[in-house]
Amino acid sequence: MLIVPQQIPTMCTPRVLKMTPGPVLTIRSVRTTVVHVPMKRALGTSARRMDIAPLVLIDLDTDEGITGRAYVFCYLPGATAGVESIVREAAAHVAGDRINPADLNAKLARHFRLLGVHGIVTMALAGFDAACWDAMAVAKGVPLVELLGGSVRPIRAYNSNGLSLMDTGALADEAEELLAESGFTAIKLRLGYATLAEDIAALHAVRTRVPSGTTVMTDYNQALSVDEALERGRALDGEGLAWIEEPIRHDDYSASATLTSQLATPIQIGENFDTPNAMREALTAKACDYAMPDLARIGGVSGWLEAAALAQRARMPMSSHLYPEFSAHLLAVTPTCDWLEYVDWASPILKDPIEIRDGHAIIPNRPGAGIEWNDAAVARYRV
Ligand code: SMN
Ligand code: MG
Repeated sequence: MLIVPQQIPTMCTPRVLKMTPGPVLTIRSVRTTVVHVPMKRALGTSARRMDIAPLVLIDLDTDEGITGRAYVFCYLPGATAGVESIVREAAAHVAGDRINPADLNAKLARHFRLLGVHGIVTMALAGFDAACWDAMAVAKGVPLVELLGGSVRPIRAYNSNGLSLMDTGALADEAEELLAESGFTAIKLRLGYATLAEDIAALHAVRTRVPSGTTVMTDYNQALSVDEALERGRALDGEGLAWIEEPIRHDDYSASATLTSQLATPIQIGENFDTPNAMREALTAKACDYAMPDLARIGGVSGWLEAAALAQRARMPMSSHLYPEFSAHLLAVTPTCDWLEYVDWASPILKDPIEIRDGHAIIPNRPGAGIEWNDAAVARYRV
């Protein structure tokens, strides 16, 4: 599908990313906590079913008494130990350094070069980077979005909880419930059933139950071969979907470019862009119509800002993946801002979970990204 300029949403006005300096902060140490937070609605994708969110919580302490906070969603419970240990190693390596994300990332990239900065190493360093940015905004007494040169405003969001692979009656019930929560007008349906007929049946079950103007995204989680994706994509082309996400292997940019050019429905990828380098390759290959980086895989706040510049240059609508608390601030300074993916997985362990009002994420008007732990809940879910 060809993107024409008018398709770039206008609700987020392009702005020049302009950082203002804040007080000097010196890294002292990091505290990490692993929690398994039960999901209100299980997430059953074509790849795997999950009913807990395995999170590593990061508290970055500075000599000046400011603490920066972030968390990393680890997909598998077994991955938390690796992320935790890389975060600790990173903090020990830069203890005593001034918080300046560009310098810290360069020093850490050198330190981890031989191991390789990919996968959970990228995710852990991204969590550390996000905590550094949070600390800087907290120290300056402004919401993260303001530190980044933007301002607090509502960001349109879709409800990405639930709608797992399941029977059609339960899907339709859940779609109704998800739209009723907080005035959402958009939802994401997981696809990748054994047959195309079942994919269509799931979509129709949802469509017939929800209001006619409802925006429906779909996500295959890499379930299909290229031929299957062409066949199913053509069958879905008349269905008015907002996008088809990750129909095939996430890193086959050449095949993804074929799908992008042959299908009328926009192709969305990006949750698996491992650093902005991967996104640059995907955009060069014209592998997608839309991009949706993930805070942790793209390299934290620093990585996101690079990704936003790439999307701006390509005039490509950019959405977020998970991490609604940080993503709301970041999308507000993303020139081609499109949709925020809302999941409530971290909400139980946050003192003030991000609010959704009239289908929009409300950026909290308080210093930092707005992350403070609910200590009682953290103690309950601590592993
Ligand atoms: C997803 C998110 C998190 C874990 C597994 C799958 C999904 C999405 O691809 O985009 O929400
Ligand atoms: Mg996805």
